[in-house]
Amino acid sequence: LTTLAANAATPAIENAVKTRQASYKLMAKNFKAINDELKSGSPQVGVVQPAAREIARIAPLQVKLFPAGSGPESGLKMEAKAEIWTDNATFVKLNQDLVQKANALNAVAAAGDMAGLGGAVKDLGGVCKQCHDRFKAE
Ligand code: ASC
Repeated sequence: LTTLAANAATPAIENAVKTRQASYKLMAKNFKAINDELKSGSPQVGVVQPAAREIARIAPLQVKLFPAGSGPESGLKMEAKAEIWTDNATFVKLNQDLVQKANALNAVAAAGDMAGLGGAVKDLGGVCKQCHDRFKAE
């Protein structure tokens, strides 16, 4: 037997964590793009629409990015808390809320309703925060 660190994560687990972190980064990048448009005072529909579409695409995927064994017990560096797995029903419910608000934001953007954008962004950000407060170590 070769000497390995205790609890060395398998490549599959390392990959799961990397994939998930990239997904949340991509979500944040697109959410920031929309927030930057709002801050500009005249949100450009051509920037907002593709970002909102991307957020709506990513939202339902995220709940699947937490396979068993990919939590803090893997020894990998992460902000995901063990509660994601021990209180998974709450996590799944928050993901459903996220999907709903992401779809609502996408509908507002697709309609070119830049006046309605701020409200939809606030609703979505509220779900981001609820989930972070419970499940993200920051
Ligand atoms: C962002 C971002 C988040 C959320 C969150 C909303 O722009 O990167 O994680 O908004 O802060 O409360």
